[in-house]
Amino acid sequence: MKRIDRVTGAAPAVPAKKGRESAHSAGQASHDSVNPPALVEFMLSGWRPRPSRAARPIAAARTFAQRRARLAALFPGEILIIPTGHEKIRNNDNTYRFRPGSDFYWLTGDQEPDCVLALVPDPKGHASWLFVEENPGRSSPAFFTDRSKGELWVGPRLGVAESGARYGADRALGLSELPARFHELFAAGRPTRVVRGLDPAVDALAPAPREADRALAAALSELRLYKDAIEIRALARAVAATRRAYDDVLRELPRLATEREVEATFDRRARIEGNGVGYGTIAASGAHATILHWTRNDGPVAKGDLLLIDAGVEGEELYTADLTRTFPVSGRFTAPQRDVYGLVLAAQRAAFAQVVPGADFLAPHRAAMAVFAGGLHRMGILKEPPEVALAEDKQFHKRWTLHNVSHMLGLDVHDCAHARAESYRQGKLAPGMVLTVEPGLYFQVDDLRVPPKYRGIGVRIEDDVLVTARGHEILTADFPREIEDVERWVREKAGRR
Ligand SMILES: [Mn+2]
Repeated sequence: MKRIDRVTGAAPAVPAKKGRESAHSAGQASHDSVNPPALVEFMLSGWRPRPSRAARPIAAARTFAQRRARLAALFPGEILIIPTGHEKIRNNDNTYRFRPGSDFYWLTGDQEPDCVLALVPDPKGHASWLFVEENPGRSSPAFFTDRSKGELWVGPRLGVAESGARYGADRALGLSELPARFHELFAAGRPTRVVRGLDPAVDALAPAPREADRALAAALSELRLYKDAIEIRALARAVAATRRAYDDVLRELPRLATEREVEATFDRRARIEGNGVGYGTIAASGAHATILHWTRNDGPVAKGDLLLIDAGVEGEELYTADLTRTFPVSGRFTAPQRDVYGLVLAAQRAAFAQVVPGADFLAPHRAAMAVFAGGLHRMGILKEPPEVALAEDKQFHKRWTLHNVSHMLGLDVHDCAHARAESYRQGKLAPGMVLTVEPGLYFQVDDLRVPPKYRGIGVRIEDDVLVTARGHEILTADFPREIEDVERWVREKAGRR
């Protein structure tokens, strides 16, 4: 059944859609009025004919095609299905802003919701079938009756033919054809793998979930471990926008009284220059900085505080920066703040030194932990000598640092999350990988094992690092990091000396 037939202007105002769309859209809502046939007739006529637009392929169409070919080559003779997912409901017919599934986007460059990519075996290997929402133009009443898809409600979609040309699909099809095409495909009994959890209708239509699905997700994550030139440029753009967002915050800091204002100032730049933030901005002042993922951001920013900001702009190409700096709001660290900051900085330097091809992914983490254990012992916080504290059966230093210092970064802030342990966490660093290096120390206000002067201090320093053939390149090298440089950055942006 074609979905446009389901949305007739004269239909009673009841939920008009079933099946794959019911979860994410109701074309009409109870506060929509019923359209009399005469109005439908009236609405369908009197529009200037549209010139057929020539759809040009996206700039990197070849790269996306190569990515599809590389994935397909790992699964000869198998059907691979990668949906992008739908807009998520916020309440009733309100949705969150759509962001495509990262795997789908990585394979196509297409940012429209609801699409499904199928890589279908053919004599040459695999053909790319791209299912997209039809754009019937003004030949169907949907253009003015469908509040979730109609172009007078949400703007036009590319449509089938244009999507096919733009994203280089071998075959472009309307979503209404998907159930029938899938039944045909699956009837032949070919092995099929699906990226699950994004599109309930696809999950239901495809053969039962199998362990094989997990291998597809892992393969995608593992291909995405290695960034190509296009991705590195996209990351660099996200980093540059993130730098401007931090500058905005510091420029306005003398007038920002609350964490909420810090968040809003950062996020404004993220939305102006990019798609938005790559993850919920952490704006943590004072003791809130000791809470790793403080995103409530409902506290005050006081003069003597350290302000920890962990935030990144996600660019138009959907790659995100992930950066943390910890600032003295006054422009000068106090002596205890400086002690802690200095130790985190030393741990980060030791970690950077381990970011070389062939090193363990965990080598930077281990180096940072060794520095922490030594430093915490010298500060009188860790009673045990470092070699004792670091032992597998102790790990006492963790009380004040908790997290690992690195994760992969790319389209997702915690990128490549489905990669197998042996190729990521237990694997080796290799050129093209981009990871964070983000040691942190967190002394809770009520931690009796910590001298009072350090209680309530939280410091994290996070940078984004590309593994190169010879070592590494810090993509965020432009961000001040050393104690004096950070102090100067705060004072200069605030117009102080
Ligand atoms: Mn991070």
